[in-house]
Amino acid sequence: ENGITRPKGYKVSFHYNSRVEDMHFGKTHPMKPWRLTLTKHLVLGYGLHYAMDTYEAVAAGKDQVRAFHDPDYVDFLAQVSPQTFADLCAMPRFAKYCPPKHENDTIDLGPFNLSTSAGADCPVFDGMSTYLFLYTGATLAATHQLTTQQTDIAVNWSGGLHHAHRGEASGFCYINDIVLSILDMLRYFPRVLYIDIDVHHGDGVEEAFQRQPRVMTLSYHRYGPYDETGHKFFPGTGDITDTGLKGTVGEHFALNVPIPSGIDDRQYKFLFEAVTGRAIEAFNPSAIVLQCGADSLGGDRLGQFNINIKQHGECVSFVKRTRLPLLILGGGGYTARNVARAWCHETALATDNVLPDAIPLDIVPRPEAFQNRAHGNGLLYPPFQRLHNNECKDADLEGMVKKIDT
Ligand code: V1S
Ligand code: CA
Ligand code: ZN
Repeated sequence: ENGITRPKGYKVSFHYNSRVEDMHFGKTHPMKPWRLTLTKHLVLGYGLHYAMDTYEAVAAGKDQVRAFHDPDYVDFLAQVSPQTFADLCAMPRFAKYCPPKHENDTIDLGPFNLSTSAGADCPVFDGMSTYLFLYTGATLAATHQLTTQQTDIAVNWSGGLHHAHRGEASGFCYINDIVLSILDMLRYFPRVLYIDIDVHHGDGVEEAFQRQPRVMTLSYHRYGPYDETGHKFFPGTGDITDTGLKGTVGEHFALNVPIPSGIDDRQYKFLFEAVTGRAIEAFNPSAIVLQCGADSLGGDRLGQFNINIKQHGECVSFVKRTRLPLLILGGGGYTARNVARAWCHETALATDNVLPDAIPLDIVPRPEAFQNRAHGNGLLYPPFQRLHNNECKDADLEGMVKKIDT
């Protein structure tokens, strides 16, 4: 009676685990796993669970994580907590990974780019091991549903942590669940296309597959010098000239779309559809992984784009129209109420449902999050609290599409 129906002719599976949502990276840290609680409240409030098969995730095993990551790093992640960190660092097996200390460091870095200092990108926090192996488990379960043809679209909003390297954490990412998923997919699908609409460059995934012509990686991201001090927008890679490892069979199987700040809906739609369309045509993928980082939305605490939820969702619809097996993952997203709005809207798009714009405030447990005079209580149009100056020139974007096409 809420009007939610199961999609016709295909299946969607939804993977989650409530224990992931309760984790805290630290008081000042922008990554807030409770944005997943808000997302779940909207998904359930609108009744979208009636349209999908829902699965509570179980933790990934260490052996599964070793399929990509360094064995020492995996053992460290499996044992680390704020209580065990110092003792682990002192063990000879791990001490060799600790960087030398500098006098005026504000952040004490341990091995693998991990730290217990406040303000660190990859802090060691309570329950961290549980958190890491659970979001990875959810992505691997979603992948399994796809590779065994039990579903057509699988969704895990807790995954999509694209910066993690083989033996090192980076940019709030510890285990690269995306790489692990694609490695599994390669056992069943001849070619996998990875698309990344997070505002940051998907460097960890690109690097992992830089010699692999069966995986094409395509990232849209903010790029370029970004402040007076000349600091680059994180992670500082992903130039248009970066198309994979030169001189290997992987060359030309990485695509990067570097974007100046302030890009609007119309310009993003143009870029996304032109480049993604060409990539699909040229690469002819057998399956697609879409990382839907919501930090590319206007008003994000870290992002610098001006895209609305509607356009962010149109990227999902565009990819879905290929009707290829599709894994939908989360990623960044630092203005929690907008992250929840976007990912709920995209869950509806995945299941072919159209939601009424008025959020069912009487059903969501935390209505105050969506009930703000300044932001409104609509699903799709929370006005941005700060717009970025649009530095994108149409002619430059057109030039970029032409350059990428060659
Ligand atoms: N931008 C940004 C930003 N903000 C922080 C941060 C702020 C407060 C804290 F308590 C802790 C960290 N770190 C960064 C970036 C990392 C962005 C990661 C994005 C992740 C994703 O959305 O793509 C996927 C989930 N880090 C930096 O800019 C690096 C530093 C250069 C500055 C911060 N210090 C701590 C390390 C060096
Ligand atoms: Ca990206
Ligand atoms: Zn990001």
